[in-house]
Amino acid sequence: MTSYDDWKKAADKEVKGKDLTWHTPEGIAVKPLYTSDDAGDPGLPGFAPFTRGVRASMYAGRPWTIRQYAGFSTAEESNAFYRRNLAAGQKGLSVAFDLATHRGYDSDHPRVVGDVGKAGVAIDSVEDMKILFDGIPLDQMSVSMTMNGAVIPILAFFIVAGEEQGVSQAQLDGTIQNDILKEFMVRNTYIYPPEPSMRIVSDIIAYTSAHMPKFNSISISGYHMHEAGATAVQELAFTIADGKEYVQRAMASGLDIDAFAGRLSFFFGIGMNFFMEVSKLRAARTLWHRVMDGLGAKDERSKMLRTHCQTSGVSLQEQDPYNNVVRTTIEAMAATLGGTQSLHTNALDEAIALPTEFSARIARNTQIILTEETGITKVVDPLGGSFYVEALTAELVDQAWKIIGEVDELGGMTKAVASGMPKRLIEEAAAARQARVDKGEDVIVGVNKYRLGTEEQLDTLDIDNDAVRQGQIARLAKTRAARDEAVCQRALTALTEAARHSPFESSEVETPGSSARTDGPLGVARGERNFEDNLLARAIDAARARATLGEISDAMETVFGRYATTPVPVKGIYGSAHEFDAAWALVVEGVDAVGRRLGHKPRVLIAKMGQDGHDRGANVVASAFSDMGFDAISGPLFQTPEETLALALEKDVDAIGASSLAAGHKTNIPKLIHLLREAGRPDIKVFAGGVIPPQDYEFLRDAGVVGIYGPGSNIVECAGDILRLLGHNMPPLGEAA
Ligand code: MLC
Ligand code: 5AD
Repeated sequence: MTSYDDWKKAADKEVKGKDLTWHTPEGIAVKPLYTSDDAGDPGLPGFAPFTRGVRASMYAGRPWTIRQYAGFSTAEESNAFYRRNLAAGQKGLSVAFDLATHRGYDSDHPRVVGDVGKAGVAIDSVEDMKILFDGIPLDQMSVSMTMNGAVIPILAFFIVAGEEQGVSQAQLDGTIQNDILKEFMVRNTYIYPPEPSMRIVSDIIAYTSAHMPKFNSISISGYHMHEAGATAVQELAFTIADGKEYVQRAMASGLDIDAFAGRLSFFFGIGMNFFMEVSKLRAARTLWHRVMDGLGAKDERSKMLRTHCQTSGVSLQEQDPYNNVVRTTIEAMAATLGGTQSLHTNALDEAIALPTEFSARIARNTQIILTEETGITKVVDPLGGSFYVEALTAELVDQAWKIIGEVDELGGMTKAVASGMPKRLIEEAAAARQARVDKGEDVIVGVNKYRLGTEEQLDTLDIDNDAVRQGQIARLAKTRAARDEAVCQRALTALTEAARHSPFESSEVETPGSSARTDGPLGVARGERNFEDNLLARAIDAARARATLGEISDAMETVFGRYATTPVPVKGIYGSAHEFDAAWALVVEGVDAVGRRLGHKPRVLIAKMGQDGHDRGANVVASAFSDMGFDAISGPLFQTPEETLALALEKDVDAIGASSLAAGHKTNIPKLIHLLREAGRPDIKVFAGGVIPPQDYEFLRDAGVVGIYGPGSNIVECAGDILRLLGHNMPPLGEAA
């Protein structure tokens, strides 16, 4: 019989002794061949530790839920879009809110002029929520809502919208994201500081576990870490550690673990490393089972990791965009072969705009084709027993477990997040990835290899943000005029009072199991009396009384305060990857020359305006610029153009790079240029980067933007352009936009 050694000899001969080991970004050494010696026995699907799936019959019994994340402009338009999608084969709903809503501002707030209705749907009160689900029976449709910052008013609006449809809380089926820890790490749509934010999470778990047995109280999300550049190991470790922290917090507030843990759900991103992503989901289930066992869960359902997945947005490109359909298909296959419960497939125009009717159809059909044409639903965990997949699963479990241990040593995820450890590791991974792409080591077809000479332009969705805002302002005025003001104000005052009474203060004196919160049949508080200070309970009253999202958020902000932070870019990672690179050397020399002429290092402000908290791009650019020798200043998140101007003047910068990923670019960037001119500083060059449709380039250039860098831009080339704009005689390094 042929042995492994025979194979090794034959392979070595074919490749003349070259080492075929692949060192992945996770630090995993992937061998060119796996055999039965590498693979352990993963057990059976539907049984602990659920490596092969949480259900015995998996998709053979019921396929995953096709759940497309969507929302834009008004509740009316989003509702019509949902209804069309459901008629065309989508199975569950998933609501994307605009950034004003995420950050707890009503549409008439002056800070959100460029954000209303842009990246999702604008929701200001129960009235909007009722329109959003008009004709969609909430006792039959499961609804996911991606909300973390303004999670209290949004969930309250949903509950009251259901109530006014005649649907009880017990009948509501769905998921609220409610995962604040990852907001502080990567997604940035927090409102309050970490401690009160964690209390909000616990209050929601307490409320839903008592009153909404079919509702998933949280969607513990690795997706956004993935998108921020995390490796599979980091995504796994920090997500599972987040989950562990939420469980411990809920237990500390007096809840019995088995009363709520069965309704915790998860959410992962799925990228292009096919087998890694399949194994990641299998590893996640294995890890969660281990963690929950350790925390004392008895019910098997408490230890099951049920998850939603979304294909990766950052893997999709502006260049040659039809390639994105292929990428998404591969990622969707990885998610389903990994055993996801629910899936969103991204649209091919991801890198430039929100999906159109056309691109949303192709994205949805990708899943329908997988379910209905391929036969992959017929067999449970068809990759189970693959030597490679089993070995990779085990390796991911081991590596993630190590990081989870390090988080434990720091005192859990809240403390780890406060220490900046996870964010730093993820940003280092992101900078390393960007350097590999810019150097062509990681190939992206149509971007850094096989690039087209001329690109065909896609038709993209354009939202008239001003019209949406005016409509919302009018409806807000109507809602406020029609309500009983005294009742509304009383409800808001009661909410503020509840915010003042921290349940954690009382849980320190009450031992879990003896407090008033644990008198229900499942060890969970039952009945309104025990929910006196529950923030969600109080917000439901306020929502019934037609308090708005901004008012409900403010009622808590009075006590909790609003959290603010300035990004600190990592140093050295991007630069060290370019050590022996000729273009890099030219740029570094150029920065030095410009610096000598200016009498200071060239100063560039990387600015984030509006409520868009997507900061991976801005952080990577700031890191790279700083490594090149620029004085790269990262501005705080969520700035108004006026605040960005003030910082630019204070720091006396030479250029401003405005990063925009949530469609606010047509409002905020021209405003900034206008303000610079008014302030007598038209010499400060403004360039723009991020998700900007080519259709808007001319508009921005006319407004005075000197360079536009979409996804797939090379940062070294971008720096070359800026040096030229600052008067340096720099040879062209490539063709940026
Ligand atoms: C499933 N069921 C079966 C079965 N498979 N029954 C018998 N045999 C089988 N083989 C049952 C389940 O037990 C369940 O019932 C019911 O069918 C529904 O199945 P599910 O598997 O639980 O799916 P679903 O309802 O879709 O729930 C999936 C979930 C949930 C648990 C992951 O949390 C969810 O839908 N999450 C979506 C999150 C989301 O869309 N997020 C978008 C983020 S976008 P029962 O009674 O047991 O429940 C984002 C981007 C950004 O964040 O940054 O803005
Ligand atoms: N509609 C559809 N998809 C959206 N995404 C974000 N907002 C929307 C929306 N309003 C998707 C994109 C993005 C990811 C975070 O979610 O794919 O990359």
